[in-house]
Amino acid sequence: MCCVLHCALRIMQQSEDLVAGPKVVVIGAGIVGSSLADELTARGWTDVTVVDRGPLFATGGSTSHAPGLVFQTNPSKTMSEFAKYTVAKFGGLAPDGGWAFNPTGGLEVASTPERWADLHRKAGWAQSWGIPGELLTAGQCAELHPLVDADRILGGFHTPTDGLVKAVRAVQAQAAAATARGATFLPNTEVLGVVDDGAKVTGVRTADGVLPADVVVCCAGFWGAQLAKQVGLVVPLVPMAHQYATTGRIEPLVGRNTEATEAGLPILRHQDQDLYFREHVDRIGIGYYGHRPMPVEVANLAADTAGEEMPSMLPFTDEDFVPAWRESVKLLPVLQDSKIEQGFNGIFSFTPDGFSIMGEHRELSGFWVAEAVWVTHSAGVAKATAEWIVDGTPSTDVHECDLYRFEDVARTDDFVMTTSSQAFVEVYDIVHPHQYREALRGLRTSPFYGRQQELGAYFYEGGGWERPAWYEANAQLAQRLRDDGLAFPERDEWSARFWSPISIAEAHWTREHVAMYDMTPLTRYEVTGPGAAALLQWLTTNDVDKSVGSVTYTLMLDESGGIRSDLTVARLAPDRFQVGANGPLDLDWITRHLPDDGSVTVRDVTGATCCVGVWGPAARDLVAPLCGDDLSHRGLKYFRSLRTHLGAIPVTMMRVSYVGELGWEIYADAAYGAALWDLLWTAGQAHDVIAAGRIAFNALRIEKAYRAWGTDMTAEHLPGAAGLDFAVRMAKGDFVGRAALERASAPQQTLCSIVFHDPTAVVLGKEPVYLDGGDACVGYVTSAAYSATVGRCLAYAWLPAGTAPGDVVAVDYRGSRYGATVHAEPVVDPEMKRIRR
Ligand code: FAD
Ligand code: THG
Repeated sequence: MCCVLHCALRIMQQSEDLVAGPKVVVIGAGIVGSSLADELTARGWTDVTVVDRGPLFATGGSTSHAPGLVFQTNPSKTMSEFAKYTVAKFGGLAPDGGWAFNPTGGLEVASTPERWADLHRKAGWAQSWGIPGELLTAGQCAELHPLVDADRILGGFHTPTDGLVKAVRAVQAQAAAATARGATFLPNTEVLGVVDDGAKVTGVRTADGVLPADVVVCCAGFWGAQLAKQVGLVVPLVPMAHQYATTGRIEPLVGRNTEATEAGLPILRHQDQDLYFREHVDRIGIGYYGHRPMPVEVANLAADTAGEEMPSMLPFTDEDFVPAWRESVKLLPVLQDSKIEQGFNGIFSFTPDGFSIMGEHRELSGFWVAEAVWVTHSAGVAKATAEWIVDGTPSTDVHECDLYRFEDVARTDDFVMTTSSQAFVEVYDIVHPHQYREALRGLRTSPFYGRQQELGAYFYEGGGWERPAWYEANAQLAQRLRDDGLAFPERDEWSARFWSPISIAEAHWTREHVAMYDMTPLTRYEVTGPGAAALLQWLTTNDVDKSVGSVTYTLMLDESGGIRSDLTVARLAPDRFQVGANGPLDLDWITRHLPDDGSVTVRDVTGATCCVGVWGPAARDLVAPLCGDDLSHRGLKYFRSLRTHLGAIPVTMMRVSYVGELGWEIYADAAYGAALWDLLWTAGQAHDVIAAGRIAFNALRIEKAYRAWGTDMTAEHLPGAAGLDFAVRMAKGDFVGRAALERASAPQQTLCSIVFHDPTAVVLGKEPVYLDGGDACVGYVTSAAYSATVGRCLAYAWLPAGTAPGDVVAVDYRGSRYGATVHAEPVVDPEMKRIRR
């Protein structure tokens, strides 16, 4: 009887465990950790313990003193979605003691023409990402926020759904919900280390012993990098101090707000002076980003903050705030009768690219991070993290925040410190989409670099690489073509930045003659071993198990069928493939899927090799005489590769062309690079070869309907919606994402090519799109370029399913509307005559 009871109890216990899900420990009870506990328990994973070394719930972390302004609109769709979710979720919380979210609305004012123009761009993002908002005159701004001196500003952007988060209250409410479902919150419990069995986490170590866990999520805020380092993980964030101060009582505010409401005026940003403002009942809180970057050494922090209220608060440095006060008084003249009464230098995280850091440790399964998250994005990040942990795939595309998005060079202390400091400086700056880092340049150069410099390359930076955008050496060519009647439409000042009309000449010349493109920075992996073919068949959508010499365009999907990447897979030998990829996330994904038996090895060969694309109608005339093998259309077919020689140089040639022209990607060991370039360049003189840059390259691929992963499509999109069903072979057998495709319903949106009507119209990406005169935004632009072939700007846009060629749309570019027509794809050379010959 006793035994039976015991057994029954055990079964009950087991089934309870099953219902409760794996044992989770969350490190940190700030806004991120508590939100995550709520999201996990809401998904049925109720065995959640949140530990914090501080008291609950004002733990002493960044959340404890966050003024909680939420401006949702962000250039990133993902970050805007995270913020929208935070607003929706916190707006629905009903914590003890009052509101968790106060929808004051948000107002950003412009005091310079540049900012005013940029607010138009921002209004466009809001439209694109579905955030209500409108541009207001200076007078309307002052009506909305009567403390603002209308004479100081040119106008503003108002978003009625922005507002204030009462951060600790939001923590408390989410913790209460999580606790009601079974979660536990442990105060005054510092995690001293992570315990593992060599492959996966088994718990965390505290002064009281080990807390066992199957899953550990590090939500330790700016302390998170230190903790992660203990398990060999680089979390590239820098703790930075940022000034926040509160004034004395402001007479005109007295009686406007109560202690309960705290604020009624919109939260306010004056980005031209790096300032933001909110009300605290009858006082004004002022945040300032204009001071020098103040990185914080975590090792000294305990000593530095000993006399302060919290371990994330440093003493206020008055001298840094002087310009902030001066400019605040100018914008809000009522402040002149007041002064700063309180202030502190609060600490929170900055990252090299301004995005959060999310994901699971690749070598230590079960160890996750959710770091460098603003209150603004906290609930959205927590939801995506919970989905990722529980379901395997987040429902929002998170590639911009992925822990493994960084190239090796971007994970060094020097890089992280320099770029994160720059991110602090630029936090309120007007940042052009084609503006590139100036510090730490020249880290990765292709073997053609010297030649490119001689040709006057204008370099930009990507993945640490120096990449030519265009070549000044082609200026004369551009002039000649202009004289011959080729159109070079004038650009507005904004779109002309980091751009040159020379790129039009380079694109035109590629279609008419021949050009050399440096493809070295194209990420490539060598996948080898007896299991290589099977692994690539499993990971990608197309049939790649073809003959040696085959090259296949294929997709990698996640389990939900979303596009994780698009690749070219070249079979160089039965057990050796070269994969042309999009960046570090591809290596991460492939590595995570390597079979345990050691039958496959993957290696990044990008830096050890180089690649030059030789493309254009004269490409064969240029290259064939250098090669002993037959490079005719039959000899080396489209999408085939060949190991051969050009002159004395061993090369691998692939008949692939992202620009959509006859020609090859020519690969060699990096050591041969300079000689390879010289050989082609010298032979090319008889064919009027030019070197062409990335702007021309981008324009040509858009003409050809070739998508760029990360911009045109992401994990949010299924292949069909992105027009890529041709790369999916359902019949080949099972592969990652196949089951999801089988049950997928028809997509709501589809990627379309559009052609602008006005030859001078230019867009740069992320602009909202309206259908035929309508006022409702129906989609957004992804990438765009001026097409020398068509004489118009072309763009991709996500538009409602059913949008068809011939449909007319309008695109808002910084406040001006431009008409465009949906075009059948590809816009240029649909018969593939240029490539297959
Ligand atoms: P935290 O709140 O710091 O939580 C991390 C927790 O982990 C802490 O409670 C800490 O005690 C605990 N912890 C750390 N290490 C351990 C360990 N080893 N063991 C156990 N526990 C540990 N964001 C906005 O969106 N809007 C704003 O207006 C805004 N204003 C800001 C103003 C200032 C002055 C500052 C400094 C920040 C501001 N932020 C704002 C940013 C925002 O405050 C933070 O990004 C956010 O609070 C971070 O939340 P978190 O949960 O990740 O970190
Ligand atoms: N070259 C190589 N690998 C790459 C790229 C590249 N990998 C990443 C990225 N670029 C992949 N993107 C593309 C997109 C389109 C094509 C090639 C790479 C392409 N598409 C043909 C088309 O759509 O008509 C494919 C036709 C087919 O499948 O036969 O060429 O630039 N090495």
